[in-house]
Amino acid sequence: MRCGTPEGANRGACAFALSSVESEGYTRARDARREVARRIEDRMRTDLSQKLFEHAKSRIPGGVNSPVRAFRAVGGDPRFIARASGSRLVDVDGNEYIDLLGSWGPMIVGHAHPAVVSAIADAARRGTSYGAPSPGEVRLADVVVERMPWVERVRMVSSGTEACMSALRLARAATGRSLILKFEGCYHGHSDGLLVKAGSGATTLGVPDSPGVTPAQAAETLTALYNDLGSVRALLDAHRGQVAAIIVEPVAGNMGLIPPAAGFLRGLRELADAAGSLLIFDEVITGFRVSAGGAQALYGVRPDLTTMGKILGGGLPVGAYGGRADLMERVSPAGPVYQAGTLSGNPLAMAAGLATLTLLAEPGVYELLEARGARLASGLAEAASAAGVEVTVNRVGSLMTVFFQPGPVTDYASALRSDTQGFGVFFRTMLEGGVYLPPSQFEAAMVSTALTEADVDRVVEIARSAFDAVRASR
Ligand code: KE4
Repeated sequence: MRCGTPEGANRGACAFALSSVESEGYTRARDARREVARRIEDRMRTDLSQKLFEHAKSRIPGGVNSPVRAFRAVGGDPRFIARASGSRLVDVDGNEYIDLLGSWGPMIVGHAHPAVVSAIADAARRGTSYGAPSPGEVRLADVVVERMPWVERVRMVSSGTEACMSALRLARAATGRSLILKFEGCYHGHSDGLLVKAGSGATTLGVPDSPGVTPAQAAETLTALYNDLGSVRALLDAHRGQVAAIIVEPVAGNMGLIPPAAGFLRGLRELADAAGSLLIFDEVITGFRVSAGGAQALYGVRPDLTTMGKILGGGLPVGAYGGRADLMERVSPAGPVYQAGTLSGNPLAMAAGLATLTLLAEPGVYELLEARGARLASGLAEAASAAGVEVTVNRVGSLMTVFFQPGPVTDYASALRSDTQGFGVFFRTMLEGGVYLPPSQFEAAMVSTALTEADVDRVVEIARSAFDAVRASR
């Protein structure tokens, strides 16, 4: 959906409609906009967040435990969150926000869902970690194997980074090959070989190739262009017989939201098969989000291995990798490929994940996520158009990004053409208006089942002022 010049809109008809039926609804919307603008002028009190941030910087690098949280790409200082419930975050100064970050994905059923909280509390009363197998790990593994069409075995770890790192080690072991192929702008965690032209915070902060990654490590990572099968074929031809695996975000979320072009994923399957390479779907974001069975179910393309995380832990630290049994049986202690973790399969994390996936099995959940996502995306597009700000809204289900550019946005290079300054103005105005977005143009906003239609409409109202602020800033 492209905005700025309302496609198909007939300006004469719109003018007629508005003048003849200036409805009470229009007056209400105008008053709401004025109230939001006043609130934004009033600006929130952020004294305690400021104090915490200043002190945090004396203890923690940059004052945060993950870089993109520091707001460096959007300006201003981070808000320290005191509590969250449903679709709301509340910061230490008492400011409330409608949450469209969802903790970068895990909080798909909203914050502090009673079923999740009680599952964690029950587990905690039985102890917090055993360092020995427990029933919850098996139950969660059962659910993953049932839901994800091409996951026959799964190993739990504690982060998406660990999952991707381990899946690549397994792919290299299984193929006897050294090279991996990733895509510019895709992010698969911060293990050395994957911090090459990486997305997410690496792109946001301008370090897609991090210092500390040695040339030797980087040399084993080939990078192709997302949605460009020709770039993949060229690299596979140039490195015939050397590529262990292609790893891809089946829906890219870390250069902003970029859906796979028609035929792209199936093309990767065919190219991988022809090259004798494995195909790894990094479903850390998309798993259990874009459908009950993730992107592999949504698009019907078979990966050999799948990495997961975020939703799988229901807000507690969980990652996982899984896939073909013949591959996974190579993982220690079943096979020789070593991988281990003190808190892998942690009972509390398993309980939180199980409770979350149980809620996602309820009838109508994915239809609701689709409806809320569609309402939000169209509302934001209309608000941008009304303000005369050209944006491109990319969406897959409950994942979306408003790119500040005319678009189309189909790969890393086109994503980088976005007006990140404009996004910064938008982000800060939305934050002051009470909406918490991902603090980067190169991330995806996430809708949860806790987000009501009224929440969505409120976000759109605040966005009208935010887009006005963007236009005024230019
Ligand atoms: P973690 O190690 O952060 O659990 O997962 C790494 C990872 C792997 N694969 C994909 C597709 C991912 O999106 C991620 C992590 N996502 C980022 C945000 N897009 C996490 C937020 C952050 O880095 O603070």
